[in-house]
Amino acid sequence: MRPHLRGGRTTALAALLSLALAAPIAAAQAQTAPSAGPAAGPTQQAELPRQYEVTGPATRTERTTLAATGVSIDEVHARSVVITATRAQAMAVRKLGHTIRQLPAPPTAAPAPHKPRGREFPAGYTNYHTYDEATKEIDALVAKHPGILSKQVIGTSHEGRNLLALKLSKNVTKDEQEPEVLFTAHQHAREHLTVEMALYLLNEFTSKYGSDSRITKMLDSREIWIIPDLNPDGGEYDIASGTFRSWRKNRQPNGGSRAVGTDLNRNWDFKWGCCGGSSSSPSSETYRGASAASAPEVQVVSKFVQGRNVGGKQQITAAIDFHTYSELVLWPFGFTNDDTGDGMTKDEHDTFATLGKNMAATNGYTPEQSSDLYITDGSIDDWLWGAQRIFAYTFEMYPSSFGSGGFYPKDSVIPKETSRNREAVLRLLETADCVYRAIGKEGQYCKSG
Ligand code: 0X9
Ligand code: CA
Ligand code: ZN
Repeated sequence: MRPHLRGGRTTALAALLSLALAAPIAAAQAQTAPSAGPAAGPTQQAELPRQYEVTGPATRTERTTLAATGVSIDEVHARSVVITATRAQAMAVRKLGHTIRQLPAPPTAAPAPHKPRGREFPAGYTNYHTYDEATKEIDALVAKHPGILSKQVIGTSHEGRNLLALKLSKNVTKDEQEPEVLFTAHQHAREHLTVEMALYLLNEFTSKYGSDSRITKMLDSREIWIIPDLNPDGGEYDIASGTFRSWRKNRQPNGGSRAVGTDLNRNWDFKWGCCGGSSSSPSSETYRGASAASAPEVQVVSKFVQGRNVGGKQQITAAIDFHTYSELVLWPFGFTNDDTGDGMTKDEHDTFATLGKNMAATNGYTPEQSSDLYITDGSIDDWLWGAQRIFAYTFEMYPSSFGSGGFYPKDSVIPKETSRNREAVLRLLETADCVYRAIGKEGQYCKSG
């Protein structure tokens, strides 16, 4: 398959770069690297990773080679990418022969007035929900709509925060024979817009049940699960200093290393570490963890999903895992470049692609197989499909590029960019009783009833 490419604003990006380039890499090189030496004391701040534009990589193979240096790839263009990297990783990227330019740091906004630093998003971002704010909002919704919304604590994060699963359905306290659909968010700490996406869905479904006919029908005939925050520790850490830290992983320490965190989206127990799509190095942005599902957050959500296998049948038929950014609709597999093969028949692939394109037509995102970007192994969607046979998509939300805010768009975009996915979510829900209907093969794959 021909890869579609993320974004398309290279001109705007170039213009922005020429104006705003803070420090070329050569300048950074001259400084000592605090994370490299053993001398860093407890008072010393860990080096914050930064974003770089990398000119050179033009194929998915070159991008996978680039990712092997331990960086995360945040944006893909025809002959360039945007990465997040430490200075040491940026050096390694340059050694591959690519041209790299450091991008401006994330906003260092003043703390919001009357709020203690670290307990709140900074000015311009205060409508984003901290973990506590999200929890309060969820509790209020459950109190207001107890007939259709219930909350379960399914486990705790490494630092002990509750991991929540919200269920939305008519007769919500009963486990009825209805197709189930799962929405997950915030595997990656800095992708705060995805928590807002989950909260949008909770608000939309509860407030419009009984008045909006499509929503009413879906809550009457489906059981919808929303896990709004897979990585609360990382999310809180990202905002805790008052400067966004561009943090990606969870906050689990790694034995034998000062580097903290596992990339949750490389830690799932399907083809874990198989294929050069993750790193074995704790200092990498895409560290896969010591073993499959070694991250407590991944373990908890895996157990939850496995628990929805009732009497040998997985009840969940479809899923979306929300990320930012690049405006993409992605489907499995990520571990291989092959469109079909072991665990992916042609009909299955065609169902993924058809429904993926159908959803993308409603939000203007670009639909493609996830490995068209670069290889990933141990990702949630590969596990959900490969191990659980759930039609699982990854949505990369707003914006399309660094120039429009990257991981940190202002809170003013939240209403537009969450409601933008309403139609796609409804279409997934409406197809969830027989996903193969997307290719007109419900007669062959789904029992008529
Ligand atoms: O690399 C990732 O985990 C995702 N991109 S992000 O910028 N949000 O980190 C993309 C994952 C694509 N691969 C699969 N969905 N398998
Ligand atoms: Ca029900
Ligand atoms: Zn992500």
